[in-house]
Amino acid sequence: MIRTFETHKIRKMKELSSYLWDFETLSGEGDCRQQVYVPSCWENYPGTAAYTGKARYCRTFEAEGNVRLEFKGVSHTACVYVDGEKVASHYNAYTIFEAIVPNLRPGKHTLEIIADNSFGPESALHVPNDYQSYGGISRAVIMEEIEDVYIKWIHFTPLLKRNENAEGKAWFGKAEINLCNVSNLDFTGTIVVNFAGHRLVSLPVTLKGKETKIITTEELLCREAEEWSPESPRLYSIEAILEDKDSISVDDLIERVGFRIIEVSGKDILLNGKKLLIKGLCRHEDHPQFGCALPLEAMQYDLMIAKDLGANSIRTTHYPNDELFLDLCDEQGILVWEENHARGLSEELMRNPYFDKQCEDCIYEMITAHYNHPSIYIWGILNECASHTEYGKACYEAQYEWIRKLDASRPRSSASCQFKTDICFGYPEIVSYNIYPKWYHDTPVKEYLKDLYEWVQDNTEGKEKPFLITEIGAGALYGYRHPSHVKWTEEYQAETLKEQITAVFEQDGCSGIYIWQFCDTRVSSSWFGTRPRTMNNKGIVDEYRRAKLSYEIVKGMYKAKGNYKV
Ligand code: ADA
Repeated sequence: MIRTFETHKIRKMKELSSYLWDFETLSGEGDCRQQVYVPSCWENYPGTAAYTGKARYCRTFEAEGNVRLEFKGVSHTACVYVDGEKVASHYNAYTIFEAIVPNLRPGKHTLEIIADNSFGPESALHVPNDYQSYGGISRAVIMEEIEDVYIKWIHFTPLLKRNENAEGKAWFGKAEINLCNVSNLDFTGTIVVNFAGHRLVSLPVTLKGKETKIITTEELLCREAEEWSPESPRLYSIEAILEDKDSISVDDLIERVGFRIIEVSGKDILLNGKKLLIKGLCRHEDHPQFGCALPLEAMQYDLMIAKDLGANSIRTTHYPNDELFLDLCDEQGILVWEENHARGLSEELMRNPYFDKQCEDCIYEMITAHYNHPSIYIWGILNECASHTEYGKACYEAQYEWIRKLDASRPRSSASCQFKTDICFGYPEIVSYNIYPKWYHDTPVKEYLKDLYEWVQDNTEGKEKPFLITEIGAGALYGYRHPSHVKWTEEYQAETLKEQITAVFEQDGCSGIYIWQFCDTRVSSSWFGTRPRTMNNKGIVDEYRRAKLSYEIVKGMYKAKGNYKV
């Protein structure tokens, strides 16, 4: 499955994933050749569990004319060839990229993808880290046959206008539609925008050869629209149809949108005017059987656990997630903090000459692909990077500005670990901290949090802004219980999370919490060999989603709270 809803009625589309591909390793001693299912990670194939390097995936497809290939995720660097000709390359496992192959002859063609999960000087974001950089075609691959001009994306911004009618408010929407002309010929036609099955607007369009153009509509009244919320996650289809000069439909794109407004007011985050209380979980895309290529049913199972725990938000630590997961969050009313790809990069690592461009590309690709998801209420950047140095501050400033240019409708933040030294709180709308009292330091939680919060209020530009705890937790080895309740026991984790959650919920000015972490996850063996099992063991469930003692503690505390501050 590509999305949980139909994205085209006119454009011809075929999924090339959800099928067998030829696979072979290209580095190291003995090669490994086998047929594998895609999407997948080679760490899950027999013989390549610890393989790092390049590998080749290959399959054939039937097509003719202009072909558009879309790759939802290749981990972590990809080179793509069609019939032996290079047609695309891409860095970063977690964002979508495309290849346009014009004027293919009719018949069978060969698609090869060389994926590389090795670390090196040209990889500033995929580095040895406290999560695994898997290898493989980890998300879906689509093949489409397009005409000369196609609709690349639609961005729909919901707008709430008050005193517009008897109810005192009405929903409007503004659509931006990106059109691309892949031919050298000029194009004249019309773009038609339908909402909830009826025509909203039609606009004339002209494109020169090879031109890309964004068409922006007026603010359009969406009469039937009702708000999207965690309690009532209503979704609507927005459809763009491109007609040529003879009014023949030549392309289309269907997106799904939700009507909700996110605002910051004083120290509160408002969803449709109500003060949010975030009861969140930090979640890696990680599974012992699938690596980072979780199938839809595994994603849904994780969401079922999150909802059973009483969570109302997922933080996509530390990279953009598969849009299928975001579709599920849209449909089930789970709020999402989505962030660009970065974890714990020092100033030295931020000075990598590839860092700025790789971050900028990741932010652009993340927001371009995920703009319409109503579940995403905030964009995050640079988890625990060097926000305490002048060099780091310049990077934070540039990336916050880049987000603002791409999406002015959502607040921004960054999870900091720079205790009383962070100098970047002037840029984001929301201040966020990762803290581990009672784990990395045996400090009473309530006092530690109060001290930090008051330092932010008294000494930084983060005062009077909403404040979130974006990580807090403790480790526990599944099945390890001991009457001493020492660290790594399930008892210790349960007691510590109880104290941590209590302190966060009681902290004035705090808008909520993200527990680190949802489940135990694999880490780079070269990064933190001291992590038991080479895993991050702070999950509330283990990697097989088996509940630890803390599960019922978290559930009781999260379920006792609603989605909003009282
Ligand atoms: C940091 C980091 C997480 C994880 C956590 C931990 O807060 O953001 O990715 O590494 O520490 O488990 O120590």
